[in-house]
Amino acid sequence: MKQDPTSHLTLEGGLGRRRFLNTAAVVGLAGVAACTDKSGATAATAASAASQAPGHSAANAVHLKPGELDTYYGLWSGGHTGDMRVLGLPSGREIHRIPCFVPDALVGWGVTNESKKVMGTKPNGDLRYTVGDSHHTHASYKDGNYDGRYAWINDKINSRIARIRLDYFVCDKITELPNVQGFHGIFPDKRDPVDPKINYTTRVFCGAEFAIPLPNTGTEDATTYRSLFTCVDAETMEVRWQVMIDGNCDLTATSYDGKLAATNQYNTERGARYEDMMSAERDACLFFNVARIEEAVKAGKFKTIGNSKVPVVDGTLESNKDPKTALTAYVSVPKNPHGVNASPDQKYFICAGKLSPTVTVIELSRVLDWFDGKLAKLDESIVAEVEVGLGPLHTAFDGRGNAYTTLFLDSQVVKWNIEAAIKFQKGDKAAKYVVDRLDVQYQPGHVNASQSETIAADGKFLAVGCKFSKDRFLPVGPLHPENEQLIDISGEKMVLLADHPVRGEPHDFIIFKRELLSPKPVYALDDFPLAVKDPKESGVVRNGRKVTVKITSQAPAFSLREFKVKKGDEVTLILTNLDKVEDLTHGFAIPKYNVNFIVNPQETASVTFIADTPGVFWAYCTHFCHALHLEMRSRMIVEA
Ligand code: CUK
Ligand code: CUA
Ligand code: CA
Repeated sequence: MKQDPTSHLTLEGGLGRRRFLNTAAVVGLAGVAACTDKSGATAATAASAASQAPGHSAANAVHLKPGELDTYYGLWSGGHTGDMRVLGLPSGREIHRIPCFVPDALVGWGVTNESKKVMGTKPNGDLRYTVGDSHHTHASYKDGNYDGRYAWINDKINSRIARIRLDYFVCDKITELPNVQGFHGIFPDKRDPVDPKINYTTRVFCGAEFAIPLPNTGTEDATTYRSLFTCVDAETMEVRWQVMIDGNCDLTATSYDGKLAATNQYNTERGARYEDMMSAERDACLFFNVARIEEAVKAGKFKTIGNSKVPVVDGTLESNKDPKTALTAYVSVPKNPHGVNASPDQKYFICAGKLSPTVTVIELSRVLDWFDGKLAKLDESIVAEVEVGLGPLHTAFDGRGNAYTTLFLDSQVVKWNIEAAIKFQKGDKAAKYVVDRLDVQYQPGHVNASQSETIAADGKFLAVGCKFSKDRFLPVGPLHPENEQLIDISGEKMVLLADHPVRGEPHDFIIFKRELLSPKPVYALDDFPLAVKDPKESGVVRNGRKVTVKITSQAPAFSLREFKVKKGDEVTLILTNLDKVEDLTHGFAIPKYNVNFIVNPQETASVTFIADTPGVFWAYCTHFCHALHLEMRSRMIVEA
């Protein structure tokens, strides 16, 4: 069979890598089921045929004309850069980075007092953490679609959840979750499970991947370690409650009716070493009955752990055997699953097999039936468990009944039909549930389609986050970018449209129509309590050794051309940008004082530092704003 010359399968390096990963994984991960799939070459020819096939419209062209705007927003987690990336799609252009967990030198995140307050500080005023690891991002819902209020993002390292305001594209709150480590999956609820009037997100669910001793005494006995599932209030960002469980959490999903939240579990063995974590043939997808948990909290059926006042309810297997009162339901799925995703028809959760070449389809109404005592065996909520290929991780949807699952080991995306898979499971062996396969470059993790996890899934674009880019871009030394690939899914066959290098290392992302957001072009002066609203208010106010310096900026000048402080003063400098013009941002940098931050139009920001070095310091505007930008300065004189 002739291979597509663009396929990596024909490249020696690509083949080597593929073999290496496949063999290493299969040898290392003993017990992985053999996959009968032989689609490598056929997928390559299918893809090349599809690219010439009619029906793939120019509407999905990725090359926008200069000045043309993208039609979709993409919110990408930044991985261990600790930020969120904003991409325009289909062009794949990176438009913005929103710093969250980690300082950012462009905007002065972690430099200004306002950002430090969001990030959290130690008693001495230093940042509590300067590293982060953001994997999962999801946005707030109303009526099953994004409502443009918020997005949330996780920090796996320090178990923090950050909220992004989608009107200004800034992080406004960060909460550290108590008594957990490895906070990984995150998902907002889509409506309230009880009150039908609340048809929007009010809770965010957080899965903790690593079990720890509770309280964390440092004991070596891993059999006592526990993991908690956490609910955070979407508005206040306070932790509402936690559930103690057996096993661990990984990814998180929620049902459209608000009744269920779920997490896939790969360590039901509660092992401390990876060999132990893969000793069982099956693990679980764990469901949380949200309304019952909240009732239990209300009724005082909880305990607290250590210094935390957060109610912790008992969701362990042993305590939740009676379906009529159970808070949790453990649905058995094959070995070390990864990813759990809710289908846009609102009916199913899909768990990918990771160490099993299968996907498991769980029907939500049956899980609810079990909670109501109407389903004898919880396992009967599984309506399909079918082979799709090696190393299935995450799944996206097109709104036409098809699912798209990444196959890490096969370096493919497999398109499969959910109802056909269910038919196949029921015994109709003629039901062809695998619709298409596409080679991707290389080793994909996350995948998502435009509007995929909403009731408005539109089946146009699929993006896939390839963990290895290898030979796809100009070499830049040992560290390679990731390869975010864009795929046209509007037709029967998937068509690869573009490669996009991105700085390491995004995981999950969402893609949605640009009409769903209406970001504000300038800030509102009154939103900042410290705002210096008139240049006449500028000046130096002394209160003992504490000095407040108030400045405004209006291109091309700062209101104070110079200001004097004394050596040893604690200086708080407040800067308001009085320019109202869109895109007119100023910066403020003080040499040798480790200060640089920006103020956008009508924004106020402040910094506090000790004036410990006497001298003249030319504070200058770092953000190009005007023909006289280079002249835009203020002279700080620190008197000895
Ligand atoms: S995990 Cu990265 S590929 Cu953190 Cu969503 Cu699956
Ligand atoms: Cu103000 Cu540059
Ligand atoms: Ca396991």
